[in-house]
Amino acid sequence: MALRSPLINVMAGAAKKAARGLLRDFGEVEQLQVSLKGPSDFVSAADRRAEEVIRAELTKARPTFGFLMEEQGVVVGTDTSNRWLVDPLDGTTNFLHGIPQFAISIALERDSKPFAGVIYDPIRDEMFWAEQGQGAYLNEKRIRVANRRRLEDTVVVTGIPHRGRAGKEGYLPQLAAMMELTSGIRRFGSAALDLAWVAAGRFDGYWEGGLKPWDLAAGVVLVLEAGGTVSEVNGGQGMLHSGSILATNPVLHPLMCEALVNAGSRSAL
Ligand code: 2AM
Ligand code: CA
Repeated sequence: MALRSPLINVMAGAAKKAARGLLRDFGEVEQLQVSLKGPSDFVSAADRRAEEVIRAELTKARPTFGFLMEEQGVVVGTDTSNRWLVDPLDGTTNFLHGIPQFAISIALERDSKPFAGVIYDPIRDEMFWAEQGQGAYLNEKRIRVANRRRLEDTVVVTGIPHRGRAGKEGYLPQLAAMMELTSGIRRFGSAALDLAWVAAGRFDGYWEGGLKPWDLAAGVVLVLEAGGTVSEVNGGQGMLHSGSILATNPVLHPLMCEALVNAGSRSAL
């Protein structure tokens, strides 16, 4: 049985509390889908409400920590070495369309490095969590990255740049390369869950560009603690700054990295 630290309990508790509201709101979205006005204002409000719940819970438990949040931005704490990175609703486009693939992502950054993370999928009641040096877990079970060693055996996941997103130019050659090399490519629309599913061995690898620190921080801890390797698509370690990410197991990492870089990713991501 996995023993959660007080820190993970605080993070998981905040995620679960916000998830109750999101689940209620997701039910509403399914109704609003057919209304003329559409659900987008409603979803923005749901997003903000979830963030407020998370902020309140985390502040109650650790009053000195600062925040970087998707909706409310930066809150400077008196403790300068600990900061929460919060994405209250990752997979917003899915949520808006009534597609049940979204998550709450909360990371703790310590001395500017991701230290602990929880990613909660309220639809499946799956809590992914990890803390530096303690391993990665799904609910009560230890998880590990998949151990496939040949690209031809892999199923990988990605995010496809769309209207309003940068990085479209260099993406198609990357996609073409992966189409040639892998057994299959998926696009699920939640960066946080994509990373959590790599950590759990469901996907063999994941790459995407144009992301934000709150999309990535918790998932980075999860994949590393599950025995994976994480970098930017070009192999660098500035994932949270550049928003470029490649996560897979240590054997596949150099293979995927080389294939993506050769496809022309260096200029685009
Ligand atoms: P979001 O749902 O919180 O916006 C989809 O490819 C992934 O990219 C999601 O995790 C999505 O997070 C994230 N993302 C980051 N910036 C985005 C943007 N400007 N537009 C759409 N998705 C974005
Ligand atoms: Ca997000």
